[in-house]
Amino acid sequence: MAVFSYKTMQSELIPHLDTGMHDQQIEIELADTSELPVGERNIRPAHCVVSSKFLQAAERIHNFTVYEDDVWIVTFPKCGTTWTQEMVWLIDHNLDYETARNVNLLQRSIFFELSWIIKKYDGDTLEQVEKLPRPRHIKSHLPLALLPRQLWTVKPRIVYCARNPKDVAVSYMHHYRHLHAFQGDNKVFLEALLTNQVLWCPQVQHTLDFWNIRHRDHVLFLHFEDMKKDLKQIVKQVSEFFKKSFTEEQLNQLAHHLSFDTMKENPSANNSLLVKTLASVGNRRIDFDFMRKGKTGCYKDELPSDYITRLQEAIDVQLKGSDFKFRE
Ligand code: PPS
Repeated sequence: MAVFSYKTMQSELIPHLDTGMHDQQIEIELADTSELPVGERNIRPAHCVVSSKFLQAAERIHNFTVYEDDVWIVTFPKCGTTWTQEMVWLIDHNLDYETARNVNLLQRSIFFELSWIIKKYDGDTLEQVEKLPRPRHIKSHLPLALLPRQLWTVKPRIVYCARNPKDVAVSYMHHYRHLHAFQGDNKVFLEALLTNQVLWCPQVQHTLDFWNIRHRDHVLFLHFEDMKKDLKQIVKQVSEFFKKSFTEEQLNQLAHHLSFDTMKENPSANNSLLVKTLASVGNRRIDFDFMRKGKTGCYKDELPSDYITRLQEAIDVQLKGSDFKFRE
């Protein structure tokens, strides 16, 4: 554990967050950050809230073998990961809709650290990634400092997607209640999120670490809100990043395939299989549509106004000195 330092999290909120889906929560950080990419600003890389089970895999992840043709989709939870995964997989596989239909996104694009967060997960997601045919597509919510160090020497493509923390708060709140079996009051969850006590927190630093290295050739930085505003334009931008050239008709078809209404009805990409898997892991019934609303600005209807103010203040403090802005 020499390369990491960690502490067990303790607060009055922590027992409420313990739903049995994960082990005791810890905050972990990389101790020696000298191998991390130097970005525009010399900032302290984000730590991460994980389940203590993660300690068994942290070093293996740090030393994980990376290939040049890997594709890493990295996000904070609920920022449009699944959306980005489906877009990127199709672009990198020359719009192979047939395989995309027949093989579930969960198997095409593996959730890297999942088995080391979820207590009763039967299997090893790192091994699943090792067994993927190349080019491997890998989803992770880990912050920059906890990802494999070879990412910065081998330099595979990394696609990062950011989303406004106020909408993330709404989306994550529903996710935690349904998929993590959280039974507490919404206020408890929101307070825990605001004070960075929920899995994979903190979000703002997570995003700033990738914003800081966005100019690197192998890194592409996207915003959920831009995808909502002009999906075709983002599809074009991602295609260029993958050095692919598609006709207008192909771009239109892909934008249609990725639209919320189409993806919601697509069992191969709407994460209904993830919901089923978590239901079976937790041995309970889950009645939840992962493709919930897919909108921007949900926070205006779903978050208490005093919470919006406090969250905005917290975001502003953390963004001080940076030219990064979350989109609305
Ligand atoms: S996870 O669990 O972290 O992987 O979740 P993630 O995929 O990052 O985020 C889920 C939210 O993304 C929305 N989503 C979409 N919005 C618009 N269009 C498309 N195609 C799309 N696909 C997924 C999904 O509805 C979740 O947001 P909310 O606000 O909860 O609806």
